[in-house]
Amino acid sequence: MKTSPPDSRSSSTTSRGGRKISLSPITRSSGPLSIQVVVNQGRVVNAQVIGGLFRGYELIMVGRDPFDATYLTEKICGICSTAHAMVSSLMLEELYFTEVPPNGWIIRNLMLGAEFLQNHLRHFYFLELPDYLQGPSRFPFINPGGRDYRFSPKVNERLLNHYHEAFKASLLAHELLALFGAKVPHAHGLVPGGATVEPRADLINKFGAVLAQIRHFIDTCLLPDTELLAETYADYFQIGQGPSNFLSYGGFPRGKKEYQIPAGVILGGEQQPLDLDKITESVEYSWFRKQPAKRVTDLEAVKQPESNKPGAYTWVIAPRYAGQVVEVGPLARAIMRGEFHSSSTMDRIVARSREAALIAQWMAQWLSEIEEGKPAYRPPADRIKTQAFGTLEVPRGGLLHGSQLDTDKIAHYAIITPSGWNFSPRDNLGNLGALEHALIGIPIDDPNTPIEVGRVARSFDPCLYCATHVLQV
Ligand code: NFE
Repeated sequence: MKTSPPDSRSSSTTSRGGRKISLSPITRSSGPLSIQVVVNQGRVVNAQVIGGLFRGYELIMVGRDPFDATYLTEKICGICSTAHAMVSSLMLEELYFTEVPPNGWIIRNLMLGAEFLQNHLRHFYFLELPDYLQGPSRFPFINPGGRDYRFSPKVNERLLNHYHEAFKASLLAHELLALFGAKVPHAHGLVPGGATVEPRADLINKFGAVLAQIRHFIDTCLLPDTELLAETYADYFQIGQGPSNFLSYGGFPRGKKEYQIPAGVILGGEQQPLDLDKITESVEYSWFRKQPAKRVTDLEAVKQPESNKPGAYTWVIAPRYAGQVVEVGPLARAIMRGEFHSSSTMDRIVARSREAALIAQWMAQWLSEIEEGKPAYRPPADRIKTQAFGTLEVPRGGLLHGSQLDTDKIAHYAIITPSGWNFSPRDNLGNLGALEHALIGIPIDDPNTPIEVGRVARSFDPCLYCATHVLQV
C-alpha cells in the first residue's frame, strides 16, 4: 500500500557489472531524500544517500536578535518544530541568566512529549507500515506487484483498520500539544524561560483525558501491531545494521542537564560521557567549498556552498563524533538505557514504538507533578555569555543549536539535526554515513522492486527538511 507514488526508480549497469539503482525521491518520508545503490549478486555493494534541498536557516539568523531564534528556527520543520523551539530555548538560557520554574520544565516536556507521540504514531502507521502491508485496491493506494507481502488477508485487514484509526490518534497528539503550545505546528507557548500558558486545572484535566485516549491506542494497537510486524518480518532483525556507535544528548530535562533519558556516547561498545568538542563536521562529499573537518564548537568556521563541487552528492554535511560515524534516534536511546543490544531495521522500528509507550507513561507522571497556581515562566535576564549551545534528544535523535553573539546580535548560528547524523554522506576519511553503512550488504531480492532499500531507510525515520537546513554567508 502506498499513500503516495512508489519510489521513482531508474537503473543502469556499472563498469564492474553491478547494477546501479537510483531511487528518487524516496516517498513516505519528510523532505527530498534520494538513494543510489549498486547491487551485485543480489546484495548492495555501494550506497549514496542524497539530500537534494538547499535551505539557509543558519544564514537567516545572522544579524538578528538572539530571541528570534525560538520562533524562527522552529519553522525549519513542520513535524519537529517543538524540538527546534526547545533546543534554541535551551541555548538562549545558557546565553542569558535564566531560572526556569519547575512547572516550566514540566510543561515544556509535555509539549515535546506530545510531539514525540505524534511523530512516532504517524511514522509507524503512515510511513513505515505501508512497506509491509497490502492496501485496498483503490486510489490513492498503489500495490505494486512483486512485493514481499506476508500478512494473511485477515491480519492485513485488521492492520488497515488500525492505519485508519491512527489518523485520530495522531490528531489527538497534536491537540495535546496545542493545549499548552497554543497552536501546532510551530507552537507559541514554548519559550526561553519556560512555558507561557499557565497550568490551569481545566487544561491539566483536558491534557490527562486526551493523553489517556492516546495511551489506549498505543497499548491496544501500536504495541501489538509492532510485535506482529517484528514476528512476521523477523529477518529484518538481521538486515540494515547501523555503525554500532550511538549518541544521545540526554532527553526531557527537569533542570539544566538533569535528564530523564541519559546522555552519552557508545563507541566500539564502550559507553563514555558526551563531549561536544569531539563533534566535527566534514563537507568533503557535500556541496560546500572544500575545507578540513571543523569542530562544531568552532562557530566562526563557516561553510560556503558550492553546488558544482566535483565528487559531492548531497546538501547534508557529515557530523562525526571523535571521527566516528554514529547512529542517533530511539534505538540509540534504548541502547543507552540498556534495553536493546543490537542495531537493525526491525530493532529501530520496535524501539520507536516502545519509546512512544514509555514517553506516554512518563507524561502521565509529569502531569501529576505540575503545581497548580505556581508560575511556569520566568523571563531571561542579563546576558552572561557570548557563545552557547543547546542540545537535546528530539524524536529522531540528538539536536544541537549553537550561536555566537556580536554585542547583542547573532554573528554565527549552527544547527546539527538528528537526520544530519543519520543521513550524512561519506566524511573526509571516506567513512560512510549511518544509513549508507546500514545499506551495504543488504539482500535485494528483485532489483526491479528493491523494497529492501526503502525499508531500511524508513526505519531511521528520515527528515531531510531538517537535515538540509544548512547555509552560506
Ligand atoms: Ni524535521 Fe527533526 C526531529 C529535528 S530532524 S524532523 O526529530 O531536529 O531529524
